[in-house]
Amino acid sequence: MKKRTNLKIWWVVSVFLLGMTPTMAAGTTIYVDANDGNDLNDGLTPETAFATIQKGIDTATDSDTVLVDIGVYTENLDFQGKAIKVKSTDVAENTIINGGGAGSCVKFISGETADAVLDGFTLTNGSGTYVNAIQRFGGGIYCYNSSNPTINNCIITGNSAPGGSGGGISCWYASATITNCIISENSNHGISNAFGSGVTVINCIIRDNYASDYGGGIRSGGGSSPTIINCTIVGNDSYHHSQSGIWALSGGTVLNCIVRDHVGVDVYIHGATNVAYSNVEGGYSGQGNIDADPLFVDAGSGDYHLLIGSPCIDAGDSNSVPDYITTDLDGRPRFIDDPFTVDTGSGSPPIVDMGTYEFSCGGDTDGNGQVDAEDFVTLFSWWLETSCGPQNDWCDWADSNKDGTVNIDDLLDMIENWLAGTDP
Ligand SMILES: [Ca+2]
Ligand SMILES: [Ca+2]
Ligand SMILES: [Ca+2]
Ligand SMILES: [Ca+2]
Repeated sequence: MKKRTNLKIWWVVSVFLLGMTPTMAAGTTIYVDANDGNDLNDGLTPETAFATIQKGIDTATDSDTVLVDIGVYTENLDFQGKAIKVKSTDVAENTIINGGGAGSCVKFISGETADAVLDGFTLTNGSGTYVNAIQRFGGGIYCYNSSNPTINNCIITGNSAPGGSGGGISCWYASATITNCIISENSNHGISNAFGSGVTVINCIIRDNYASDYGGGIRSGGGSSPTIINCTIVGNDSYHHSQSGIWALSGGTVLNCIVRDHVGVDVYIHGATNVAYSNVEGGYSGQGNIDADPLFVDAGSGDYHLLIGSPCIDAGDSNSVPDYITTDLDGRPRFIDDPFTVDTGSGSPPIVDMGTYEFSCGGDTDGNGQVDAEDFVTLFSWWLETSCGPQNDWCDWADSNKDGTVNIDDLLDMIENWLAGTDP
């Protein structure tokens, strides 16, 4: 009799729980909208979006996508070990996670795999996670406990790790793969890692970060060996005013990078070192390395595109770029040959450039290395458009001088390069 009562109770409880739990297939999209959402919604349609990203993560299960509309999210997120994608619907500039000075903007501390993906956000005003009574790690992003997340297309700026490490990103007993990100003006390192296999950093700008010891740009402590490919690492500083670009204790790999404009030594790596096809101020031993003005368009205003004649054009090693990297930080083709530049890099043409941006001449809207009829068609399809910007790839690159408008200046630029013979 008692047994039968228990069974009845369990039957009632099970039916109740089934009714409470929303049935969601794997790979569900969960919507978040700071402006029109509400955490009391179900999150299953754009019209019934949640208001906070954390509510989306809480609700998600492995292989789901949390799709985040434009807005400012004052939150401190925890991925909770889930293999989910948290992705913005727009560019990073318009989808902001503000840590509110109340902790790390985003934490991966539960053994997350590379299938935990953060894509397309600005992370700012994070203040890190306390790892003991006084030290905070990971102002923008804190990775710990063997986690190894994927960070794509983010701007990580103005975060801090007081007394600790990794103002922008800290991977401690953890790693991360960081691609197409801008990591700037964070304090106590742009990226810091230790006791993990080492961060992989590709197509990133790492500029104007500060450290109270060494390695304002990237600091790699004991046990971690970072792999840094096609990055532009400039203008970082450290308390010691030296070894401010990259500082690595347990070896490191630096390929196709530009590391310059630091006071004192730019790169210090102890242990197994592979620095190649990179432009390092002060020079560095290794195949294909150079020490020359990279001819940035306007470093003073943070524009690290390459000018005509840059020694970084066609000077990288194409074989060093992982297969899944097909575009540069602008989203344009990663491999473009500049016909006017003798190839000094390695691999079969087109040869990749050093740094985050691939050079192509003005007017080559599709980045195929030529100004031809298709580029004119693209330009005229945007003719007199005044809304060009990062959100529409500068009007599909028809706005070659990036002043927001497609007009006669862009057309003249295109004609000049067309007449110059880039269309063979
Ligand atoms: Ca090239
Ligand atoms: Ca060339
Ligand atoms: Ca073209
Ligand atoms: Ca223009």
